[in-house]
Amino acid sequence: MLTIDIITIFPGMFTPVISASIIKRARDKKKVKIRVHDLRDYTKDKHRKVDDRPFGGGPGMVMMPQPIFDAVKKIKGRRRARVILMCAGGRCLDNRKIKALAKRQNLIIICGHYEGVDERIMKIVDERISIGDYVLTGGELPALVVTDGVIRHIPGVLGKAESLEDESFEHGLLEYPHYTRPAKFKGMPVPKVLLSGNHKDITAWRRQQSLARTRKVRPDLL
Ligand code: 21W
Repeated sequence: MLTIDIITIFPGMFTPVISASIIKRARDKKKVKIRVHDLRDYTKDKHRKVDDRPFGGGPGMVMMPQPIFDAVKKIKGRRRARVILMCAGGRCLDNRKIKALAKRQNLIIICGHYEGVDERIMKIVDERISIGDYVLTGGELPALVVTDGVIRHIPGVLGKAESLEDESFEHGLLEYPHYTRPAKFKGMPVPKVLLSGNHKDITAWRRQQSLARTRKVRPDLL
């Protein structure tokens, strides 16, 4: 079973997300074990301090190395684990990276916060990952994005209906448009071909729609 250990100063942010939907089902089916650790449990002072002012000056606070070192050491034990730092300055996440992570046995994800993390923790970090070029308040939501993305690639997690085969990033195109009942809604009909029952025509139409959409919205994918 894949184990994901998450180190954070906001453990409460994870509970609702990992207790819902496909993540919950994967946990119930024993496909993944997710443990959330409060970084403050690894502090050594009575105020449970995890951050301090930056050497060299500047705005904001920096996460201290000691609680993170101790947390990773304790959580890792004698296992082998991939240690990931969620960090705005990391390599950008994509489907390929998610699939590679899903093949591992143990992931330890550190959620950065404040202005950043003391650079010396890179000694125990294997890779830094960002989820895109926009600024968030911390690494918690990005850690959930990685967790969600990885879990759906574990064999047996998705049902046939949710299968990965047909998915947009698998063939490098955006998805074709979807329709369900009713066949006419507020005067808007469903494209005739989808009601034709001709699966060859339907496949061709979907492919053409995928291509047209990709050319318009994400030409970089072509
Ligand atoms: C964002 C911390 C920006 C520090 C000079 C002075 C983790 C994230 C994060 C955060 C900065 C991810 C600056 C996409 C994200 C994360 C918090 C740098 C600017 N420069 N993926 N101040 N986006 N964000 N501060 O924000 O920790 S993964």
